[in-house]
Amino acid sequence: MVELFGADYSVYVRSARLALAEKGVDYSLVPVDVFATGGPPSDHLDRQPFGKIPAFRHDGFSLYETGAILRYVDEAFTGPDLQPRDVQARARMNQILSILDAHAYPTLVWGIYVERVAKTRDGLPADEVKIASAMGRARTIVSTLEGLAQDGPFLLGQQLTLADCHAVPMLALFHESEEGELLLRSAPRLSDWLMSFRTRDSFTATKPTDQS
Ligand SMILES: N[C@@H](CCC(=O)N[C@@H](CS)C(=O)NCC(=O)O)C(=O)O
Repeated sequence: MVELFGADYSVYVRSARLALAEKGVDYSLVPVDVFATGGPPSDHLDRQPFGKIPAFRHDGFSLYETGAILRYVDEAFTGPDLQPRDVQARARMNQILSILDAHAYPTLVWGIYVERVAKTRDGLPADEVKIASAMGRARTIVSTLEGLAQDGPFLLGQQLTLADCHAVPMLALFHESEEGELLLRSAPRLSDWLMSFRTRDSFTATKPTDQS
């Protein structure tokens, strides 16, 4: 019995869902609204004391932090390996996961996507100063990931890895902004990878309901 606690709009929840889908693991997505008035529900704080999503449970074993969940999903279940056996390729995968957490999420999602796409959709003005200051870091992130990406179809070459599962939700949102669309044009490996991953069943099956 596998349960993932969170909301389908969350990029981190989608990373975990992509790994579960690619691994072929059945799970329930248990809805949690961390942005509820009054803060995250108290039972969720018991599962995730920082009030973030996702949280995860498998046969009574509870876990949070998406990087840990992704590795657990790969190692605890049968299905295709989502981590390279080769030690250098695995290190490269872990490096990409760290870049995504430390740099891509705050910059591409909060600095640009939320300002340009989500706020506009909600009828709110974008913070142009915030976007302009994120753009310099976004250029570094895109050129770095482009430099680390191998010839496809996946980020690390022939094997789909946790790096793909974690990168796709962030890069797909970034690509929805005009800034992201333009910047990704200068990164042919990343663009081809993103376009190709978007055709996978796991991508379609994990689409946020507000994007279907
Ligand atoms: N370090 C956490 C980060 C997860 C995270 O930031 N999730 C976002 C949604 S994509 C969240 O819960 N945001 C709620 C908040 O910041 O209040 C992880 O890896 O699981």
